[in-house]
Amino acid sequence: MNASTQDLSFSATVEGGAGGSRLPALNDWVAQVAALTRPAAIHWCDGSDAENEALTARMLADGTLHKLNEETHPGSYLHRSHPDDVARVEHLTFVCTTHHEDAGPNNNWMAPEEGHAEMDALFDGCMQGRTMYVIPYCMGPIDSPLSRCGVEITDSPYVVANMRIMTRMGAPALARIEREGTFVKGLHSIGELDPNRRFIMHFPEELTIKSYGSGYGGNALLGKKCHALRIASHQAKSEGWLAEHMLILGIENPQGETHYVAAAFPSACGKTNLAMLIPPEGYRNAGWKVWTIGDDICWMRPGADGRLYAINPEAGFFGVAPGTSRNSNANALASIQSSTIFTNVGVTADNQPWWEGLENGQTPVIDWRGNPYDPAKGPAAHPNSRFTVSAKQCPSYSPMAEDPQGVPISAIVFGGRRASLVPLVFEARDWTHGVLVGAAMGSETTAAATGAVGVMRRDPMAMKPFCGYNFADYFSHWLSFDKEGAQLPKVFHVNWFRKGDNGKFLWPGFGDNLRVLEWMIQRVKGEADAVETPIGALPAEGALNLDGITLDEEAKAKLFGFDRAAWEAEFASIGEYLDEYGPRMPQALKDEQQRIAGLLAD
Ligand code: GTP
Ligand code: SPV
Ligand code: MN
Repeated sequence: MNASTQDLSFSATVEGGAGGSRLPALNDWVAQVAALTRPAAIHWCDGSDAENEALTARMLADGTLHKLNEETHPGSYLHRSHPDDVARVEHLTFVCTTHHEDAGPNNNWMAPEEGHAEMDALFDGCMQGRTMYVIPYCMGPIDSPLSRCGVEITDSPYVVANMRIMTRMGAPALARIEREGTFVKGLHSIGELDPNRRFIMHFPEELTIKSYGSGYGGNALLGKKCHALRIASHQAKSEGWLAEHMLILGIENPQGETHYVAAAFPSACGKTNLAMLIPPEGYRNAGWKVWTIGDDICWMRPGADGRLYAINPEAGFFGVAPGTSRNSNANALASIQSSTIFTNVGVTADNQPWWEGLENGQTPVIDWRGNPYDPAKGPAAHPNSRFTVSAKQCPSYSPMAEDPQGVPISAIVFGGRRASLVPLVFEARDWTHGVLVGAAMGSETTAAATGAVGVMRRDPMAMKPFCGYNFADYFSHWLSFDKEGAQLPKVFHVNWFRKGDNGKFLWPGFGDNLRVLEWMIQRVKGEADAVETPIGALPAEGALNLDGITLDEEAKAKLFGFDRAAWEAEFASIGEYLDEYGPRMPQALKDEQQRIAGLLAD
């Protein structure tokens, strides 16, 4: 590992490309963390191939990774997490602000001193005998003014391997950090992987994250949800930008014009799938293309022309495996044929990764726990099993994703999993209404977080688990973008998950979602017809292209209809939800809710 080894006072060896930094604040913090956690060695990650190979060899030797079939899946590995550590843990995730009200009813809160004391007690001596990795990373293109850097310290080589794919990690990030002098500090240890000794704490006022006891996804890859959403949303509030749980895609029409859309759907509600959409055949033949910019996180800020410009702060995809097939998401499937880390999937007899819904004619023999597969004992792949892969491997990855200025956003889309009530698509009448549409979002819970699945809850802007401050202040921040000179995107709401009386989805979804996107873009250009209703504008009959699909009468009625009485009840519930935030809730949003409730009652 081309290490420059030197002794430190607490007797850890130092290795890795950089072996330290030119920034005293970073060196001091690393020294403090080492003094607390007492690792055997400190490794400064440079992000090189040699480093990755050495780490992979270490993980293969100790069973952290298993090599998959080199012929079918070159350079790919399987990781089995601890069976009690398979998803985000919202009840163990805290936002520690000086004032409780700043975290809001939407977050678990602890006073910062208490939070630090709790965490530092867990971290005390926790890395003895282990290597502590120092990971400098950049969220966003390395030369973008919209990007932000951080350093994650972890004792998990699996986290290093994932951060290497998910962020711009290593020497260039360290150079930017040294130049800027500021960075988000993230401290992580897998600890004992004991659910009773597990916390993910955020100190937004100190740009600090401390995470202990989980090695999984959003709990452990601190650049992702912890930095790019919880800490960044807090920074964005004071700096005039937005950090959102949104995919970003480009839709190129046959004339060669590309419109960019950002869409917020809760976890496991279709962001990766929409971001990688393959147009239906008729659209493909006509020359439509869809470009992927990002599948999970979007940072946007107003540009000089008043439009919102967005970057994807991530460099890879940490996507849900189950349901990913040639039919549902061929771009994702093509992306993960090589150099991919699979977490908690099953394997076939010839050592290929397998999950429910893969639909490639193969069968699993080993389940995600590493036991012989027995359908009586549950699925072969965990419902929240994932793939980690570089965005560059995605056939639809847009060259614009690397543009330091970001892409201009024409439409913002909100959507949840709603079996009833909510039509396929509607358009907000203006920005304030759009903010209410986002704030009122509801969705059924999924396996992406521990806890019950399928329970309807409010998940404003798909940020319930991720907003680093009080939702009332967050909605005020959203409203504040509507100012002189702003050229704001149109706002829409979609629901791919409406069910019929037989319990089946009424809308074909996936590639056919382009039909809905096309209507949106036409609306942006003032070219498509709509029917005004109190909840917003719905596609007029014939305005949304249904050529090539058949919908029965029930489907048409439910996907394009509007049930006034049921919406009246929904708006009463939205009103109660906004009231939970007390006097901090912006009056403009409450007025908007009242305005629509009034129209519904007429
Ligand atoms: P996170 O990574 O957790 O933030 O999830 P995500 O929002 O990226 O969700 P993803 O695209 O991975 O989809 C999650 C599940 O929803 C998968 O099982 C998909 O097959 C399913 N899904 C996605 N799009 C559609 C759709 O248009 N219709 C239906 N019926 N299911 C969909
Ligand atoms: C989500 O849960 O929204 C994810 C997966 O994207 S995780 O990285 O675990 O947050
Ligand atoms: Mn997500």
